[in-house]
Amino acid sequence: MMEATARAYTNIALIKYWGKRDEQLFLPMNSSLSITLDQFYTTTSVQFCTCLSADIFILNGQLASEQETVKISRFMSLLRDLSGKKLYAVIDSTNKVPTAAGFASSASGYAALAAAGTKALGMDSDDQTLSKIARQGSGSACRSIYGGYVEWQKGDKEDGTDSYAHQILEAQDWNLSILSVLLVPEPKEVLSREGMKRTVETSPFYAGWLDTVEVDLNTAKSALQQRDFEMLGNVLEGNALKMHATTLGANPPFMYWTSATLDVMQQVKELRATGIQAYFTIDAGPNVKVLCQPKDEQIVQEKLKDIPAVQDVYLCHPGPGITYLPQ
Ligand code: 2P0
Repeated sequence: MMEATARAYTNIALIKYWGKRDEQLFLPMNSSLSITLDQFYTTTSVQFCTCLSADIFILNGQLASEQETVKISRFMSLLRDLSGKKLYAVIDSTNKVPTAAGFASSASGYAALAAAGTKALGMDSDDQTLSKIARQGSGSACRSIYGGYVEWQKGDKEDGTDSYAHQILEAQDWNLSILSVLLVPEPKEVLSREGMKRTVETSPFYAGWLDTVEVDLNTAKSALQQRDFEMLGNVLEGNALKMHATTLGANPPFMYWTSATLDVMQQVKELRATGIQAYFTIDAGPNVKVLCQPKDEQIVQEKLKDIPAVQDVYLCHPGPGITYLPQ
């Protein structure tokens, strides 16, 4: 049978991927750094069959929309090209994330699909190859192939062969706490793909981003090697703020924060003023992730839950890379 099932976990960027130099190949303008999380993941089964004349995509137990199926099928065609096998598949994908939380992730989705799809086709790909394949579904997916602390090196080549992720530290090398703060859901204004494109093309602040992101990355990597949490926290928070600053200079301008986002940022600063080391990061949406050390995770979680605009707070730790499940 040409079938396989794989699981991939979401990741949170400490140094952000923000901007593409090639939209077709998903080549980034800058390198990035992330932690793979242990709580949120996607499990995907892929079953190829000569009986099919098109891909069928089932998402969370329901037939996906045509728009979602077209996106997935485009990625499946990459696998067909790479394997030389012109076969269609049933793709059955389930996200394990809090219901309607806006935490569903293209990173875990495309990482799991790359792993299950290549295995079902008998391609026997190593992690580096998988990372390059997953990248072409969604950039951040190339990091979710690996567990723990992961760098996506942007590469320099035009064909993308040197743009892939690798592990910097294993999950057990440094246990940190990542609190995923769920705010009252509001529709997303600008999708990240559109947001980064608009920023690269129009924001005068984007040059400042590019000027400093590599220094931030090197600082974060030193902090990881030294297990220096304060150094890591300062650079990750500053890097997130800089990413969001570029959106304010775009034309038309946009911002991902809501007043609830600011409430969480304020609480994190207040915690720091009381001597508890906690730092925030924010992706292309209003939700906030707060990093702290395990000894402080309980008090930080309680303080965050006390904020009126906060619906829930999920505690995560560094998690594993791709895993394959029995059929
Ligand atoms: C990141 N983000 O490094 C950054 C920070 C959002 C902000 O990766 O267009 O879904 O599919 O490559 O990977 C979200 O962007 O974008 C993202 P595509 P992706 O995590």
